[in-house]
Amino acid sequence: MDIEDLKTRILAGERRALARAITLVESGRADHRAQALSLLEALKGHGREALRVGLSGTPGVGKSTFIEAFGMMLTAQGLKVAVLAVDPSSARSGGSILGDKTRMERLSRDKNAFIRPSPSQSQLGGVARRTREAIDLCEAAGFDVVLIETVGVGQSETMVAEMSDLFLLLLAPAGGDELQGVKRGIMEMADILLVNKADGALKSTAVRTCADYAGALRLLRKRPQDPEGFPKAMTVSALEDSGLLTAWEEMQFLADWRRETGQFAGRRAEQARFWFEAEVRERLLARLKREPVKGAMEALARDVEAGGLTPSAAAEELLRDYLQMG
Ligand SMILES: Nc1nc2c(ncn2[C@@H]2O[C@H](COP(=O)(O)OP(=O)(O)OP(=O)(O)O)[C@@H](O)[C@H]2O)c(=O)[nH]1
Ligand SMILES: [Mg+2]
Repeated sequence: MDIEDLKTRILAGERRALARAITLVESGRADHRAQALSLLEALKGHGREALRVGLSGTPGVGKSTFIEAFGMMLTAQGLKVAVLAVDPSSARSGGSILGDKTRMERLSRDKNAFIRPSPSQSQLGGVARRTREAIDLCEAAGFDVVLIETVGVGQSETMVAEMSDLFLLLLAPAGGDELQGVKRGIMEMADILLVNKADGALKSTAVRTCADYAGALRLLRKRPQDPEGFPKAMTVSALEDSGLLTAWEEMQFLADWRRETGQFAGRRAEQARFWFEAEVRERLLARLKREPVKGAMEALARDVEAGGLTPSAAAEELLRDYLQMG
């Protein structure tokens, strides 16, 4: 593959080149990995700074509907929008890819939009790396907004929050008891809570739910990355296209404030450090699970069990002889 040519075409905003580059970063082959790294290195510092918006919400809350409506609104303003999905379950079902193709039909035909479904990779670590690198590629290709969608299950939310400038949590209208269902940790990550489906018969419930969440947000500890009034809760209807413009205005206000105060750049710097450390940890752990380290570790473990070696001496031997450490 001609990396120099791919670079030129990505910088020119060619969508097919972008798609090919994302396929390259997703590949598990060692030669592809080397090419992907040199491409990312070559693109570094080029392109623009997109606004990276993370979006999470439980299945059925309306993420796909929201992204389609929100994305269409942005492209109508002349903005280029990329949508990446982090779906830890896609390895199992593959269902969400199919669903999103039909649900984001209009957006996927828009020439200012680029939609990339989650790859079927089961390892969350692999998904994280691929998504981070895909974000960089989208920035190089000149996208203004990169939406990173994840379904609200466990770790994937934290992961998406760690690669976003703004994090949105999409919620359903619900009775008072169900508010408890949103984990405190997830509330604390969110910059804006969007109570969706504020239309028709659900509207009044949505307004009440929104007030409840606003109350809950006021109880959270004040964060340095927030201006007065944030994080905030709002109602939207993705189906009826209402509240989306207001939500976008709030996002821009928040992003501008963070840019002016240095919070924006500071957060990106912290995230870069976070992912560097995470990748080192993960790759070290991966080596433990591969031969010859795996077998040596098992043999040493049996020695330790039998009382032949102390745990410390065995660890020392493994690190020195098999990992060239210490
Ligand atoms: N009334 C109403 N229904 C909505 C709204 N947004 C989405 N829906 C409906 O909710 C259902 C689920 O919407 P999706 O957009 O597929 O939800 P999702 O969060 O992407 O779901 P998964 O991909 O399964 O995680 C669909 O039947 C939508 O038509 C809304 O604003 N109002
Ligand atoms: Mg969906």
